[in-house]
Amino acid sequence: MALPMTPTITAFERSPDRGRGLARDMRVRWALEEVGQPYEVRLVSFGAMKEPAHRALHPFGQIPTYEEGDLALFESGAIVFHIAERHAGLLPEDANARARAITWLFAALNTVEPPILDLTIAKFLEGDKPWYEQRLPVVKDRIRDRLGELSGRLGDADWLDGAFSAGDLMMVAVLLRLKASGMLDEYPNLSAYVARGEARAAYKRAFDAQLAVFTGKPPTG
Ligand code: GTB
Repeated sequence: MALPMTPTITAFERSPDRGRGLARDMRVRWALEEVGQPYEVRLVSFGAMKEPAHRALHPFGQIPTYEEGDLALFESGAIVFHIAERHAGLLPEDANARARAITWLFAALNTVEPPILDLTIAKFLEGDKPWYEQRLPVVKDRIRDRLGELSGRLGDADWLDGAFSAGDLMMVAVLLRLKASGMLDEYPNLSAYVARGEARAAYKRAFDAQLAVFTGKPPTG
């Protein structure tokens, strides 16, 4: 069921990832595509993000944001959760299964994403520090701890708890950040899990839409 009012999200005017789909508007786009909710995108520059008008929507001056009528949200996790709550398709009907899917959404953001973010921070902001080379393997091993545990839990299942859910969407979105590092390949069931996420039609539509912002050409699909 589409919302009566078309939501508007914000995304980078010029994403530093050059259209690789790693910025956090991607997970929101993906959720909206999964549930079939049309949306609009307002592109913001780094400068505009820090202006009062944007900060009124996002106190930390970042993307993504989500506006729908008189509701304004920030935080990609809260936005994906809101979309999943308001539409069928991303959370199971059964109350316990729903609670477990929400648990995976939180686990993706609170347990798996932090060590992955540490690696990004180390690479982009700490590369010139004298201790960088020593710290890097420590940071990577913390990620491996989490990947090993996640891999053990996933086993040979397609998704983390039954059918694809908002929990899987968020977990795949978080793991995608590791693709270029090669670390995912150390866990074949996790790279297959991520590939299953990327193969979803809704993921592809979302990816093409964010790529089109970078290339300036309309999505092909
Ligand atoms: N916890 C918030 C959420 O989940 O929504 C974090 C939001 C956030 O970090 N937003 C980033 C942002 O607006 C964009 S996604 N940054 C601008 C700023 O803080 O001034 C983070 C991001 C940026 C770049 C890449 N990349 O180039 O690969 C990937 C992800």
